[in-house]
Amino acid sequence: MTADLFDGTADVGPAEQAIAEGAILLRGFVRPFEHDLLPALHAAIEQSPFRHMQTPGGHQMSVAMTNCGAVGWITDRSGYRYDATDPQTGQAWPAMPDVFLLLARQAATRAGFGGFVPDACLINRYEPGARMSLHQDRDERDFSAPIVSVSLGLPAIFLFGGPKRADKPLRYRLQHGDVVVWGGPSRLFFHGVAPLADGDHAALGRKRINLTFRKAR
Ligand SMILES: O=C(O)CCC(=O)C(=O)O
Ligand SMILES: [Mn+2]
Repeated sequence: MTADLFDGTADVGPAEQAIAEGAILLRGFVRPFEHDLLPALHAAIEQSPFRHMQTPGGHQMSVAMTNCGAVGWITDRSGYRYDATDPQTGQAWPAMPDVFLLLARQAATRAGFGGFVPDACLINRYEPGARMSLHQDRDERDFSAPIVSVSLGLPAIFLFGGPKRADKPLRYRLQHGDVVVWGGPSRLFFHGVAPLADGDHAALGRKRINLTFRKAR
């Protein structure tokens, strides 16, 4: 028996797991950044609070969202797009904190995508029951840059499919501190999040927060 059977890490599997060509799950990658990351996250949320956006079809999303960076992803009755202004505050989105940039760049590099400089970070808040249906991230101008997705708080089941909506997704349990990077051949693969199970996370309480870094422009 090894020590990791007792320190809570025995059930998380390998630290790095390829999940498709160009896609990798980096377990616990956030740990060295966490001390600076959480205060920076809270400052951004204070400036541009979470809100439930409307889909173009008029449905309210179960996930609450905000952004930081030069541009932010928004959706309303007129469609999905990136905008430099937060429509709720009328101001620019909060600047991307240095620790966000550093984490995103290092994770992308680890996944084989050197030189990643995101200009947008979509911040998703899932409360119990919230979900994100299968979709592609395709509102960015340049698909040569990867997507870097950071999980914080309650664990979630991440669904990662293939190039077609009908491709049956594989399921990955993402925990606080895990990062998924997808790019290159899997940049446009369908993905989503199953309804969040209830729980109480030591650092974040009754929710999951996801940071999705993109090069939008
Ligand atoms: O919450 C997640 O893990 C995925 C979020 C996502 O796919 C998105 O914001 O486009
Ligand atoms: Mn997505």
